[in-house]
Amino acid sequence: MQKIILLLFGLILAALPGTGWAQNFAVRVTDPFARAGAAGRAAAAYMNLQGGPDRLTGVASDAAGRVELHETTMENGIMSMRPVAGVTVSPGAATRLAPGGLHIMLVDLKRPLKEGDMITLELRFERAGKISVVVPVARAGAPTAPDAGGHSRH
Ligand SMILES: [Cu+2]
Repeated sequence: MQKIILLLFGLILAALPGTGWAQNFAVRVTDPFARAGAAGRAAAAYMNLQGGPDRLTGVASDAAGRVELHETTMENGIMSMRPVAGVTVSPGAATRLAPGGLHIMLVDLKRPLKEGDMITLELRFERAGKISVVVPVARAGAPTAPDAGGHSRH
């Protein structure tokens, strides 16, 4: 009887995810937040991505007409944003989506995003697949950042 239990235990261990190569491709999302915004306008969402190696290639949300990956750049003293095709996640260092840099752009908000609201983002990774993240909404412009207000000019 004991042998059978041990055998079963071994089989369960072997079948557990995380014990094989798949573990290397896991991505962990921490500290997500979005900024408040008016319906029809745009708002940014931020978070940290850890793990990989992997690549975030797209984001979907029912809160916005469309969702883009953006990078804030400074050219000749003028802050602007441009879409990027993907965001690389490398083991060892967290990839920060933060004010003034990479961010997720929620374009054409379907309803107003108010402080305290929760929205769901579906992140699409090349290897990890789809990861759903519940993102709390912070006040507009929080935290104080160089690109505060820049999104309203989208
Ligand atoms: Cu943007």
